[in-house]
Amino acid sequence: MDAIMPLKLLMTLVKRDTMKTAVVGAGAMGSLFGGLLAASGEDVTLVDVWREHVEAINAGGLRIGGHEEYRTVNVKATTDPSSVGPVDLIIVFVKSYDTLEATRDALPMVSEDTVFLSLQNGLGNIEKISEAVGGDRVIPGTTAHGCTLIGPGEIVHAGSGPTVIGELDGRVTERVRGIRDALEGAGFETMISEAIRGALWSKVLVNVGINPLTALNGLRNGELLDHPDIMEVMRGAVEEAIRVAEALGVNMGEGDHVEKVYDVARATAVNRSSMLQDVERGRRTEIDALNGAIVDSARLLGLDVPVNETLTAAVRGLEFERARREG
Ligand code: KPL
Repeated sequence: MDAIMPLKLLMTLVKRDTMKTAVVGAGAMGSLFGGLLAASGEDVTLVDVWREHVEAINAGGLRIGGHEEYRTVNVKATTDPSSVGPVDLIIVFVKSYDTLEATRDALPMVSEDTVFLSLQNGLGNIEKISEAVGGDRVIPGTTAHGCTLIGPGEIVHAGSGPTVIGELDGRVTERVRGIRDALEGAGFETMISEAIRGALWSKVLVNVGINPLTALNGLRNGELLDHPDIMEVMRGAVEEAIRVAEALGVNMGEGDHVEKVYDVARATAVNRSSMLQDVERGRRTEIDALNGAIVDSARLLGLDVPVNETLTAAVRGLEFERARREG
């Protein structure tokens, strides 16, 4: 064996027990996480309502593009959560408006120790999962990867970034370390945060700045930065969201949060944001859990957030018109 053992091989050799995992919501991001976890040796099943996608994955594997060449990963997929049996970990990746129902549908996979990890966009997911299964089972997280669903069984990994997970009470527990190790083993750079609420809000700032403007203008993330006027609107939306977070007592840490949003747009430059993908496919967007949630919180706090109000109204209008045209 070579003197310098590749890191991945080393991690496989020293590996702990595999974690039986279900990914609920196998869109672009769910497929990416589930696919790479399966490729690293974890026992993973993707669970999704989209039958053609599930059938394509079971027939020919999951095709992942975006690197030098396409790779095909073998991962199990099903539309029926009750066929999976009890699992250790359920990674929730459904759209924010489906969280409560999807968590309830996942109950056949829940045993005494099953933990839910949410890597979804938006505010309110943790509360909904907790409502269905109890807060003790829930680990919040965020990820800055960018991924596009091309068609059944096929995704393009269009940008990488850190994944941050953590217990709500800030403790660094065995279960959170186990999940971090599994994600790292699959190639996802993963950090444990002792202030996960702040990390969730930092990700919300990213989505509040990037998603509606890519969806409204039909731009890839990086193309937003070609337009100084659009960058100013991003700044306005993000600064308003920062004021809401501060009024709620959320600690997002030091640094220039607007610059961080621009950095994510740069790091995921070729990605079509999840909101742009939703609009292009005529699907409902997550605007209510993002800019819409900023507007709702601001109202309760007596703050003015005109940029977020405008972006929310514009995306809702776009959604409505698309749905009307498609009958
Ligand atoms: O989270 C994303 C999304 O598209 O929803 C980013 C990080 C902006 C990547 O596109």
